[in-house]
Amino acid sequence: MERITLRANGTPSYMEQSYYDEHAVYELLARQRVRDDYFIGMRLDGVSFSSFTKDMEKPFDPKFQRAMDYVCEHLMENIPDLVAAYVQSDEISLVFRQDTAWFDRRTEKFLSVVPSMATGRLTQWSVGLKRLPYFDARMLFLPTLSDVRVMLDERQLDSAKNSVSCIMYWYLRQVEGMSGKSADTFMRNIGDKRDRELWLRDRNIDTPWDKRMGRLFTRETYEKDGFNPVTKQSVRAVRRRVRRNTELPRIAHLTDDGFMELLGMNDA
Ligand SMILES: Nc1nc2c(ncn2[C@@H]2O[C@H](COP(=O)(O)OP(=O)(O)OP(=O)(O)O)[C@@H](O)[C@H]2O)c(=O)[nH]1
Ligand SMILES: [Mg+2]
Repeated sequence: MERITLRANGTPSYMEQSYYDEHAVYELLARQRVRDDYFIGMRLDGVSFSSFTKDMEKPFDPKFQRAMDYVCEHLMENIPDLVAAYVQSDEISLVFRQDTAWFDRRTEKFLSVVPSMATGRLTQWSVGLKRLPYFDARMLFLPTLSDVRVMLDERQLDSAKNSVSCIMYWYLRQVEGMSGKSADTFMRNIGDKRDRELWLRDRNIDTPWDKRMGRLFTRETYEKDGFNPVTKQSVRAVRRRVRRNTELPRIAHLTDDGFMELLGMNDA
């Protein structure tokens, strides 16, 4: 390393603008952009949310789930190029417009700004709770709309599997009075999702549809009555608003058209 000496005016010898400019090469990710023809997908996941949700209602806490919905609404309202936000458990999957120019498609921006927005919104909700929430984030570079569908379908499958396990686990703990360890052992013996579903059905335990399938936020158009002050005439204006869908079909079972319609892409 170059020896640093002090100049006559007391500043270090390297302190020239050119030195700082050259140093920018170390900001390695700053210039990384997503290809122009790819869809951008993201997944945010609550970091250590088993701890964050420790004192909440189990297996599902309606207030926490609503809070995750607020996060989705906040993202949809503040990121114009967001097509859809899919939420289940402590995670949110995001789909951006294929042609988005948000932050010039820079990965570093997406990976820092989006989880900050989500964390900020959930923190606002969490005032008074013992722990602070944080989200991590990953990006998916998706060549086609089919890849977008696979991304969401895979998370929906995960939701179905986890919700069944969660309901069974907390039934064993809360109703049958098992310890965590005994419940774990019991569940290992009924390891298959289908078998667990049958086990629950035998006991008339319901697995609510929205807990299995998750919730999806998209945009929809609607007409609004307005008044034009110049012509003094009433007008009908077409507007867009965020839509919360809690009765999702299995994404894997949709046609391509049905999938685009679900995402509100047909009238975008
Ligand atoms: N009580 C309660 N907990 C929930 C609810 N939804 C999600 N969780 C918790 O969130 C966790 C999500 O799982 P993970 O993301 O795998 O676990 P994590 O602790 O966040 O771990 P990392 O994501 O790896 O940091 C679940 O295990 C639950 O503990 C809810 O409605 N009620
Ligand atoms: Mg998590």
